[in-house]
Amino acid sequence: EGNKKESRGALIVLEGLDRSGKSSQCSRLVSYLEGEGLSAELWRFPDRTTNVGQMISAYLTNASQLDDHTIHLLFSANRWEKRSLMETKLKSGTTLIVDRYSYSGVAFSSAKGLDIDWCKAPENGLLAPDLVAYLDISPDKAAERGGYGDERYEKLEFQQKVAEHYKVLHDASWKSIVHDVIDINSGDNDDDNLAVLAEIAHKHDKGKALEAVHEDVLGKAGVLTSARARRKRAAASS
Ligand code: 2DT
Ligand code: MG
Repeated sequence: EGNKKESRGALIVLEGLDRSGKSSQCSRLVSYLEGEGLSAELWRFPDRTTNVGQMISAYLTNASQLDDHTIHLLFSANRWEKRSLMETKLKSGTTLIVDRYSYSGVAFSSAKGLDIDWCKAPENGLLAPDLVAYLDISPDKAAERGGYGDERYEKLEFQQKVAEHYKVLHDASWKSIVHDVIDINSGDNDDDNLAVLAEIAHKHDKGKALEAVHEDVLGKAGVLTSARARRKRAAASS
């Protein structure tokens, strides 16, 4: 019990385009971690259950129209309203696996043409993830996977722009920060990926203090290569 209090949970974020497999990887990871006796919860943003979340949902389903800046700030407000609960959970030892976070916020809004620094600003001060894993899938391949729903952003042309803006985030800072290299190929539901993620969740479970998001931390994310490339590397070095 005493030990449990000292080790906080890990904040793990999965990011990617619509239909990249985030939701299924998130739930698989949570079950996997629970199976190992870890306390883990699946979270997602937007959290549509709150008042702010309902405004976001109305916007996404085209039931309402909002200025691009306004919806951007609502997405951020939706994270802010959950910040203290996240902190409580993490400090009490629960690992949070989060389906989308600040990176979606910045990538989707900047893909509409909003200034990227303006987009990042309201994220400053949110809890910094221990790991951001980007599920790398091409927009074309994502579109092939059973098609999109009817929501506002679920269109190939826009998803292509979002992919470019995720890449801008990646090139600007994600690469340069020392972080775990995580290998995900969302194209296949590879058990290797799960094991890698679970390992990282465990590793980040203890010791490190919670940090707040700031300009640099917003860039923290794993560098992506496919699981196949990872196996090749491992084979080559053995
Ligand atoms: P889901 O399909 O995952 O429910 O997301 N989005 C999400 C933003 O534009 N900004 C954000 O901050 C977040 C968290 C991504 C619904 C859509 O909302 C977009 C897809
Ligand atoms: Mg969606």
